[in-house]
Amino acid sequence: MWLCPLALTLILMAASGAACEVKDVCVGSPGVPGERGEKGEAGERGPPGLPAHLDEELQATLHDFRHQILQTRGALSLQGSIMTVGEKVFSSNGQSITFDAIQEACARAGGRIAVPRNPEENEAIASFVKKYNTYAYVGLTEGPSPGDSRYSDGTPVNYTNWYRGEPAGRGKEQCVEMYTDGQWNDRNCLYSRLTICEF
Ligand SMILES: [Ca+2]
Repeated sequence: MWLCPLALTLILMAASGAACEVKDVCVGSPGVPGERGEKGEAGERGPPGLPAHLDEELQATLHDFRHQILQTRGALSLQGSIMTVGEKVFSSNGQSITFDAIQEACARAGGRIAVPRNPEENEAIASFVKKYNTYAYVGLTEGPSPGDSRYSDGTPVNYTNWYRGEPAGRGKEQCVEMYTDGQWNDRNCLYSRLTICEF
């Protein structure tokens, strides 16, 4: 009668995949991996590096970057693709679209719609208007009161170049277009006007 329980045990061991010999401790399949332990403490701070101006490798890389940027800027300027004024770079793709679409196109390109903040910038933007012989919207919109233009951050405009008699929209022309002579007119935002961005 004792053979029956032994046979049953052997069958169960074979079914569970256990490797087992008589009188030995049974060894089953490996268990599931345990949970990941806690993060160890941070190591000690390494020795200080060289100051940037003494790091020859860093300086060589920066020099290389500067050189490549100037090369690219020179080539684009030669073609009239970009105009540089101080820190700003202006450019146009020659496409005429609505004010909102210009804002989106400029944002997609990593910039924003061109805003003339002084006569030099106005002249640079006007050079694209002349080049494409198409009026452009600039990045100004009418503020809370008619004729009161604002920058996109809501601050009042501190440089203007209105055409005579403008702005005359009295609240019905909330965008600003630039004529080929660089002068401004307040205008409905839904016309197609030249895309000029600043970067
Ligand atoms: Ca007007």
